[in-house]
Amino acid sequence: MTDVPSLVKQLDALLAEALGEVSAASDGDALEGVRIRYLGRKDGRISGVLRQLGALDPADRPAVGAAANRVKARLEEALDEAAAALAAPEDAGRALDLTLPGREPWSGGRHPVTRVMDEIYEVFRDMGFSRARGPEAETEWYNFEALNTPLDHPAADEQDTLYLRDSVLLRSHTSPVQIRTLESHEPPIRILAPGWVYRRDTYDATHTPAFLQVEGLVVDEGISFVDFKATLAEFARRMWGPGTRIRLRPSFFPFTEPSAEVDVKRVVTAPDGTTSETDWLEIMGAGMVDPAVLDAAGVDSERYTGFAFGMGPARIAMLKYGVDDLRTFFENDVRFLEQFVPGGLR
Ligand code: 2NL
Repeated sequence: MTDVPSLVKQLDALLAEALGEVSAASDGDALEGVRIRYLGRKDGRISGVLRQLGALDPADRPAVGAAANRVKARLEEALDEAAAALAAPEDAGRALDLTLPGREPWSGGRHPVTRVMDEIYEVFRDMGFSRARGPEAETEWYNFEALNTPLDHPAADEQDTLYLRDSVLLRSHTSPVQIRTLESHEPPIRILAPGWVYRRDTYDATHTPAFLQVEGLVVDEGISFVDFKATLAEFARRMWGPGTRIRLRPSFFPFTEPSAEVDVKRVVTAPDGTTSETDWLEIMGAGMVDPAVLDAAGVDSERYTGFAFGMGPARIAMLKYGVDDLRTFFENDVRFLEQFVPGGLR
């Protein structure tokens, strides 16, 4: 009878010793030395135990053989792992992978209302207009009185103005910029006055207390209603395409006479190539400058005439992009805004 437990213990002790040498090995040669010392065919210590199998009681051979094979397999595994670890540095998994796609930085995009403002500027710049700017805090004179709007006029009240202090207010339109330009420049004048304006409106789908406005003013000798209508028709064609038509509806503003609301009808092309016309859409208010406004700004209304117009780029952006709630433009949710950037934000 062979002492099977003692042989198995001997094999386990050999394995523990061999594993210790594996962890101490600092290079491939040292590992190869361990392999030869324990698993070498001729003089390997584990092989030596296996060679003694033949001398065992046949009934005990399977148990000892199985233990020897388990120990051999475990040592081979440890040797392979150690060899792999020596070949690859510890942080191999985190190493730079040059085949990964790069991280694209976010690219900014212009706000949809800014895009519309820029298109309006561009069209009018090409038509010979320059840009004029002025203060957002204004006096009652520039915001109302010089614009033929006495302070007890319903328009001064209707607009529900935000006053900063007595007679100083946040401008309710950019017209004061035009009055200042008329005061300081001799006609001919062809200007665009863009900027923020303020009204005491309740914040809802079609009103914000602060909004952008673009006003335009043309003053010169002999400016007629024909110049007025032709200029706006040309603006509409450049803005919305050559097939665009405009329509003037009678209206009222204290600073223009006659006054009109301007509507456009656009030609749209469906994906299948067929074209159709849109409904009439209101894009601005306009009119011939009231002579009283020219006189108030020190411009001789016997010599000069002109026309003026005002529009809200956010309203035009709503029409252009099919947005039905103005507030979405001001809440600056990037998931909403990135829809308007060709190619997206990243
Ligand atoms: C609108 C209407 C308008 C004007 C603005 C103007 C300026 C001067 C003289 C005469 Cl200095 N008029 N501006 C004229 C007509 C309409 O705006 O609906 N804006 C959103």
